Amino acid sequence: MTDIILHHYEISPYSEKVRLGLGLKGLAWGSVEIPVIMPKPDLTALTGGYRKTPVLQIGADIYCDSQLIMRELERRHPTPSFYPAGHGAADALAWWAEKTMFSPAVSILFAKRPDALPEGFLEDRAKFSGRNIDPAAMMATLPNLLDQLRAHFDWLDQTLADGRSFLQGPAAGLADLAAYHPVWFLQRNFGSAAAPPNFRSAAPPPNFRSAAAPLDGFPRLLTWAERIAAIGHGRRSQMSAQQALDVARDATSIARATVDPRDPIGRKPGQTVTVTPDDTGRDPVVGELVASDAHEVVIRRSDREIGEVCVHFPRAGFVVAPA
Ligand SMILES: N[C@@H](CCC(=O)N[C@@H](CS)C(=O)NCC(=O)O)C(=O)O
Repeated sequence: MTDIILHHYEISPYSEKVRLGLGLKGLAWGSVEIPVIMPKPDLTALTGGYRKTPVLQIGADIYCDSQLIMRELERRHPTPSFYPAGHGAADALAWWAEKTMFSPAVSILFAKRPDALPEGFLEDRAKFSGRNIDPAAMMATLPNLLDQLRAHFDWLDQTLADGRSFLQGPAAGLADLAAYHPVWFLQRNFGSAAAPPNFRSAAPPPNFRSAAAPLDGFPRLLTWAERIAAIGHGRRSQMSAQQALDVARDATSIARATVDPRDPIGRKPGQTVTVTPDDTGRDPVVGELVASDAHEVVIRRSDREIGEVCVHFPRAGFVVAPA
C-alpha cells in the first residue's frame, strides 16, 4: 500500500492541482473519495473539524490546504521540483491565481447549472462561505464574472507570449498547477466536449481544442492547459475511508516539538490553540501546538477512534489563536 493518501472528490479544482502535483512527481497514492457536502465524519475524525477539500494524509500526519500539501510533497519528494524557477514568486503566483480565479469560476457553475448540483449543495456552500447563494442573483452577475476572469486569463496569456512552455520557463511547476485549475474547471463543465458536471467519476482531461467565453480568446492559454493536463495524476489506487482511518490509528506522527524562535508573539509547543481558515469553512480545530514556522503550524489532537494525530496547516490564510 502507498503511504500517500489524498482525501478529495473529482470535480474539486484544488484537488486537481494536487492530483497534478502527484503526477508531476510521478508518485503512487491512495485515493479516498470524500462527500462533497457536510457531514464528512471520516474526514473530520482525521482533521478535528477542518472540512475543506483536499486533505493529504501520510500515516498519522494530516496536511490541510493544498498550499501546505504541495509544500509537504516537495519536502518529501524534491525531484522533479515544483519550483523550477525558485521559491517565492511561484508561491505568490499560486496565491494570486487561487484567490482571484477560483470563486468566479465556480460561481459560473452555480449560476448556469444549478440543476446539475447535488441535492443540498447550494445550502451547504452558503454555510461554508457565509453568504447567500442564489443562482438567479448570480446569473445577474455573470457578465462581471466573465470580465474578471478574462482580465486574469489575459495576464496568464501574456506571460506565455514569448513562447515559453510554462509560466516560469521550460518546466512546469507550482504556479502552473495553481493557475490551471480554473481553466480545467471551466473547460470540464462548459468546454466543447463537456459532459454534465460530474462530482463522482474520474474523467479524462477536458478537450482544450476550443473553448467557451472567457477562454475562447486565449489560444496560447489552451495549448498551455493541454501541456499541463498531459502531466497526469501519477499512480492512483482506490482506498476506503475506513482503510485511511486504520492507517492513522496504526501510525505515529513524524512531528517533533520545535520552538519557533521568530514567532511574532512567542507561541510555544504545549500551548492549546485553535487554527481556523480566515476565508471559508471557518471551523476551528483545537489542539496542542507542536511546531510552527513562517509557513506551517502543527497541532496534536486525539480522536476516540484513531487516537493521536498531528494536523498541519499553512500560516498564510489561517488564524492561530489561544484556545
Ligand atoms: N485554500 C484551500 C481551499 C480549498 C477549497 O476551498 N476547496 C473547496 C473545494 S475545491 C472546498 O473545500 N469546498 C467545500 C467542501 O469541499 O466541503 C486549499 O488550497 O486547499
